[in-house]
Amino acid sequence: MNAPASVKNARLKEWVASMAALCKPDTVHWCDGSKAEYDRLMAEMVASGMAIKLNEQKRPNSFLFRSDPKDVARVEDRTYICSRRKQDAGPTNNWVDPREMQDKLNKLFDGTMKGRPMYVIPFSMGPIGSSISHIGIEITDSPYVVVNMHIMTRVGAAVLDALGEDGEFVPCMHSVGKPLSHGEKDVHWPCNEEKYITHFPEERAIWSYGSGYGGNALLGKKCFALRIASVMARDEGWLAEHMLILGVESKDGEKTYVGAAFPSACGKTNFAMLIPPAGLSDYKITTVGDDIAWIKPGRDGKLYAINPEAGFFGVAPGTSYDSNPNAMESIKRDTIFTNVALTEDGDVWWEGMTKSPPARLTDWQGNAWTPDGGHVSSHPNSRFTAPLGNCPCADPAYEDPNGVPIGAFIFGGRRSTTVPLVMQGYNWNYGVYMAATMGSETTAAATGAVGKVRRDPFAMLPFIGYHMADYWNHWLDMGRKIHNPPRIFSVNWFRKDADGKFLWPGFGENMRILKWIVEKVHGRAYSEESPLGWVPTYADIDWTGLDFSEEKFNELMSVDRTQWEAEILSHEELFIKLYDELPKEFVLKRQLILSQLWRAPEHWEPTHVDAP
Ligand code: SAT
Ligand code: MN
Repeated sequence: MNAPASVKNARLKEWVASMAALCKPDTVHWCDGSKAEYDRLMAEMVASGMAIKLNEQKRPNSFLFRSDPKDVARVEDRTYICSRRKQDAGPTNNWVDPREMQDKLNKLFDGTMKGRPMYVIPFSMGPIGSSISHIGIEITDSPYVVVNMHIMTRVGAAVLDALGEDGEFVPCMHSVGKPLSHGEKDVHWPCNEEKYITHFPEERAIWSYGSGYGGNALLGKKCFALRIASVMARDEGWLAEHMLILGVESKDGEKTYVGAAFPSACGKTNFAMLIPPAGLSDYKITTVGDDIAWIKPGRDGKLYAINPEAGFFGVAPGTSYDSNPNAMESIKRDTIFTNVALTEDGDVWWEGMTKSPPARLTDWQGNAWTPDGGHVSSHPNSRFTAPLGNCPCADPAYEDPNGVPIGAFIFGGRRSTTVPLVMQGYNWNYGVYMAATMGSETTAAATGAVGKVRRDPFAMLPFIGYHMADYWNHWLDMGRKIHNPPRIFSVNWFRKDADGKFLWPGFGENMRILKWIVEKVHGRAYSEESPLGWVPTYADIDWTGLDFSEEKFNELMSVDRTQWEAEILSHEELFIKLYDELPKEFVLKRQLILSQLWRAPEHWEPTHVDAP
């Protein structure tokens, strides 16, 4: 049970010993992150029936897992921010007094690993040794978590070396909450009905109980890299964001990096791996990350971003060679699939992967499936876990400890009306207001209520580890501290016409908008003033290879005063909820937007400019 000699950190040794005493596992295994460790754990899970090895010819080194049907997604209603003061968690987070929660957790974790091994996973979020990276140690009783962490983070001895004798780490405690009594046979996906995903922001600690799935269990992801890191970032003057990072490379080699935030179901992974359309093929998109960005000011006063993760934990359904060829290439091998369907020849399938489904499958719950059965073969939140290095468009800089310089931030939601295709905020404060008030229409899968706008500020609603309005203040504050801050843009790929048809083709065609954004960053593109922000006119977008009318473009870009009055009232609803910490700038901004709307025609469209 003793820590290996390579563990020099006294606090770590003490913590692991005390957690072993609490959880009472059979054995303690310190993970080294090696391939041998990965292979051994997979072999054990295949033997126990928890994992299925996929056809080595079709999907080399890949495995399928099926979770308990009651453990298939993050559980936001069981997620807590246990700050000492309730006020610090704010009205958008669940809160329980930290002492009360710790008492509860101590009881739940007492003996929770009986009959199982306890794994200690030293991991780095971000390139090891980077000044933007941070180290965590996850303790878990789930071998599934260990193999996923191998892909999603940097695990192993090098992390312990970087930690040294007195380095800082975030302790991440995890148990599936299913101890085994002597001789009891394990179930294929152990978990507990009772779930707690808890965060202690002052101690910078995470305790997660009862779930083995995704962000509930891979604690480096949303728990550490967003909820705890957002608190660290506020205290230390940086940003931990729910953003993809992509590079735009022009034909003369100029590289511009952008960070982009979208709520779920807005095609974030597709955007991160975009393939430019034929007309704009002299551009190339490279991927630094598809989910999370840690962004720190450099010595030159600019912002530098890393992707703290090392892999993709992507939604499988809808992923295809049509929607995202780069994602399909990334998951050709070395991939863990969870809750997708199994084909007769030992490969995987999910809704949307191919135009027509195979005649027979085994569905995500292990039952025989045919297309006429009336239900989907894969869970809507089924996932692939794949190494970033597998991605054909991975940007080599994802390993760069210095991070990449951020030229622009993009914020987008799913809005069938009201919000224009693209706008640039007039300045940092204005951009922060746009990001803070962004909303997205809910999709049926998530809530049952289709088309209702949910405010999801910065796409961070479930991921801010403190008071949301305080987070807005932090963003405003960053703008005062950094030199020449990145430009801030808002996009909406989802606007529809009067017949309910999408006005914008999306996918690769988004490159046209991205090109205008990049040109704006470098001060080379024209824009005009709309009631809401700087916008391109029809003539400012590169339409090479696409037949797209000016009329349609103007409809996409139009600003309707009546719609925006309703929109602003709904901003107000959010502000009232957060009144105790609301930035004073926001009230004034709202007034300014109203006055701009009343200065413009009731239905505003970009100016007609004759094509050159
Ligand atoms: O389960 S994760 O949190 O990793 C992904 C998601 O739900 O956004
Ligand atoms: Mn996400």
